[in-house]
Parts: sequence; C-alpha cells; structure tokens
Amino acid sequence: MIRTSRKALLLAVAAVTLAAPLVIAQTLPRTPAPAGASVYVISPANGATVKGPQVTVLFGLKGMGVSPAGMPMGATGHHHLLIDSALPTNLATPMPANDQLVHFGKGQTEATVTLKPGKHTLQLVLGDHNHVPFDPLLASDKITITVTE
Ligand SMILES: [Cu+2]
Repeated sequence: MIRTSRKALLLAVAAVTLAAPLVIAQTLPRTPAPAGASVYVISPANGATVKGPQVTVLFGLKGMGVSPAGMPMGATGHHHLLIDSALPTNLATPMPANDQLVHFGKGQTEATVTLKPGKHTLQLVLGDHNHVPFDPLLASDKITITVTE
C-alpha cells in the first residue's frame, strides 16, 4: 500500500504566502465643506445642443471660493470636470487625473474641452488642496449635452 502524505503537502502549500502587489491609494482626511456650499455648471445648460468640437464650460460655485491646488486656503477648492464619467467611488483619496476627470488646479472657473459629436455628460466635483472631494461631497448635477459638428 502506498501512502502519500497529502496532509503534509497541503500544509506546505498553505505556508507559502504570495506577496501580491497591492495598490493602495493614499487615504487622506476630507476637508469639511461649509454648510450651504454648492457647485454647478453655469453653461452649457442641461439638455443643450452645442456646436463642437470645442465646447466651453463655465463652472459655478456658491458659498466657497476657488483657489489653486497645493496649499490649504480655508473654505476654498478647485474644480474637476467629469466627462462621460461617474463620480469617484473612493472619496477619501485624491481624484485621479485623466481625460475623463480633468483637474483645474490653477483655480480656473471655465474650460474649453474637445468633444466628439454626440451626447456627452458633464459634472463638476470640487476638490480640496489635495484633490480630495469635500465632505460632504460637493458635486454638480450631471448634465447631458448634444455636441454637433
Ligand atoms: Cu485636483
């Protein structure tokens, strides 16, 4: 009779821990937003049809100020424009920067973006000096526009 020590083999395998690379986004404290603050898209209007491909978006903010990223300056933040994109799911980390989540870290209050013909959604999120969304989240309504050639 051949006996293999399966139990010993399993224990050996269990003892091997795999050092899988972990990507942990840096968690930062969220800056409290003043009561009553809100962010909104001034233009284009929700449902508007606009000529593209260059579309100018005006950023609105009530109850707070706009300041460049990098230094905490009281109740101020900078705008982020989500293009055809959902809100970030993790609100305790700096927002990523990409074509669909554009930072305006110089304190811009408007931007001209290039959009292909068709329907697009736009939404603003205010971030603090670390690009972390405020607490509570300050995001505009998501608007939908149609861009023509
Ligand atoms: Cu930012």
